Amino acid sequence: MPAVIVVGAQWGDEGKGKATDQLGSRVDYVVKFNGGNNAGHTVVINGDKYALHLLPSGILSPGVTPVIGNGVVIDIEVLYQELDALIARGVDVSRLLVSGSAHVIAPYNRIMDKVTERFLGKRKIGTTGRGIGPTYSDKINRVGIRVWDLFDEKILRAKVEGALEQKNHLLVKVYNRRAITVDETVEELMQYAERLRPMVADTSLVLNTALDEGKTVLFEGGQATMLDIDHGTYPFVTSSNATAGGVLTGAGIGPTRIDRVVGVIKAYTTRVGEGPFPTELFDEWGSFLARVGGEVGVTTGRARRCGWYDAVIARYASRVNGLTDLVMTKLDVLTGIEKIPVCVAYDVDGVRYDEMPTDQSAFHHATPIYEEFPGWTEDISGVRTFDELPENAKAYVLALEAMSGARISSIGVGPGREATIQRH
Ligand code: 2SA
Ligand code: GDP
Ligand code: MG
Repeated sequence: MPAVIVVGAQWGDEGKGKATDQLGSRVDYVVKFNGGNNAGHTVVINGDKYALHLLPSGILSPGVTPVIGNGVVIDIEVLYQELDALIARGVDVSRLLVSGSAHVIAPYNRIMDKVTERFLGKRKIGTTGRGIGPTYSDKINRVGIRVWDLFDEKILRAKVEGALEQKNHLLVKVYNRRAITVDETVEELMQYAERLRPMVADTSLVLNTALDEGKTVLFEGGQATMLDIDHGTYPFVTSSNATAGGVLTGAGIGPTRIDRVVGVIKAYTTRVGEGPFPTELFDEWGSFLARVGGEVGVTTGRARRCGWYDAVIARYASRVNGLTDLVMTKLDVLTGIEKIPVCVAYDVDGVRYDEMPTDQSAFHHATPIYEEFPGWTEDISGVRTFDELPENAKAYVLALEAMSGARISSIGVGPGREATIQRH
């Protein structure tokens, strides 16, 4: 499996960190290609918990070279904090490579994220407040700061001046805040430069050369399909391409090089932040999933909204990512539910939709059409083969596979690295 992509198939937090970590022992490079420290991935190794944000989860596997690609937005202070925390726990981080073309989250981008959300009021997106949207917005507006810029103060100063012009106008005139000075920004960014310099590389060249040499490269998606800027529930999305397509531009890899595309999907659904969510539960089953699944944001500590499995979303994710496999996580969380509803289609104002509506308002109005599956009561957290699962659990997985558009090649039955059933 020379080039493999791992992406979220729902609204994030499907367990991509664990899935990547598991594949990590068999790969040479793990690459982050989108997003930034809005991501939160939890990996549990021998009972020890690691929460990663900006660093690819593969960093925890010895011998793997972690790469931050050009499509990522980097908060350098957070990068250093994360590196130092891992070093303190004995993890070798010395191989990390960072693309010089990746954009930097400047301090004013974090401020803009927060003030914009406050300004939007009830129309807010529910962002993580990490400056992600404003940094991508600067990139598209061609006033962004890239990693390379930190190594030439004159260029950095000129770019910061350009970036601040409009923002200061907004901050002072619209948001009633103080103006941010070029000096304070340049000073803060320059202090990060020296430590960063040895990590900077032409990561597209490194990765393409590695693939030429037959090495294995894993691309780890941040956020998820339904949060993708193009294919997600716009405007309630993140500001990058979290789908498989994001790998091509976010890492500088051609489509012909990709061998497998793995979508990670929970056996139910969660979402953090605002926006439509057809199978969302507001009853005791929602609280059950949140409690048993431990559904709390890894980055912001926000409670995740919970709902039943949505096969329409699974089919959509299979299609827009070209999934070859699904990794299903958290099957163990459903243990003890007598009848498990699964959304097989939507009803939109009396019309049945078997596929994702393209029109935003239709999705906002979508109500789930459910099919119910009998549950199981046996503890499945120690199960390691598909055959050992209770009959009803097997039937649930096979039914989901039949309606989700890709084979389910592995099943998670607990947070630990070992708590997995491998099928293919
Ligand atoms: P942003 O900050 O601009 O990317 O926010 C835009 C939307 O994207 C959602 N988003 C996420 N959803 C789930 N998980 C994410 N990462 C953290 C985690 C979340 C946390 O792994 O737990 O801790 O809150 C993530 N990152 C961005 C966000 O909720 C907005 O809806
Ligand atoms: P990511 O953002 O997709 O990497 O996912 P997060 O780490 O934000 O959230 C997934 C949570 O589920 C983490 O707390 C994981 O430790 C946990 N997890 C992953 N797979 C399983 C599983 O199969 N069963 C259970 N119970 N927990 C899991
Ligand atoms: Mg997460």
